[in-house]
Amino acid sequence: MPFDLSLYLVTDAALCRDYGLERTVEAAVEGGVTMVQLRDKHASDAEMIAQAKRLKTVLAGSGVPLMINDRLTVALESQADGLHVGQSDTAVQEARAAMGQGAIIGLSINTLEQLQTAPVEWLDYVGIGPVFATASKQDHAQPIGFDGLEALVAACQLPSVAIGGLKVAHASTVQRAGANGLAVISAICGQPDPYQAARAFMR
Ligand code: TZP
Ligand code: MG
Repeated sequence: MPFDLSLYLVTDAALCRDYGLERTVEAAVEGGVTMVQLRDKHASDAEMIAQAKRLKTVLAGSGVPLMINDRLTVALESQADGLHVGQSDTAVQEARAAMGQGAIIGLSINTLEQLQTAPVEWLDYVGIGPVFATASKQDHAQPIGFDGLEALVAACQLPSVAIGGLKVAHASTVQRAGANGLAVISAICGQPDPYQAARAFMR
């Protein structure tokens, strides 16, 4: 499936609780979000599969892919468009073999070594970060800052999306660093108006 990393929404169930996860995704996509990743560190596989199926309905016809964080079983069962894995999750090659050629597979990158050892032949994109420290991910790796982002993007052969503490004010700097887009949780999830929050990035 073709994909566009420009504005990549990663969901958080707790932050989306008031507005609603599906409503958040729907509004954010109307506002310009180009990619959605279902991320939930607490839900069971069964709960996450059910949530993924609901999000697929929300996204139907939008052209916006639905990615699943970490859990290959959930991605397969829900027939999601792709899987995003971290360094200690399912191996990229295993994910590719299970999901097939048409799936979108992404990998999180924090260091040059991780980038240099990434199995690029099985990957579609990398997520680079965290750019800044963030409360949205527990035990996140050392923040790399914009200098780190720029260095990793320069060394990267794949499309890349920056993540970690990013807000609207950072969009032009991320673009200048050469990344294809920004991935955000709290800049959209939990915002009073996710539609306007997404639109602000697109402007
Ligand atoms: N991976 C690296 S930082 C992060 C993830 C999932 C959280 C990003 O959330 P926020 O609220 O956009 O800083
Ligand atoms: Mg992970």
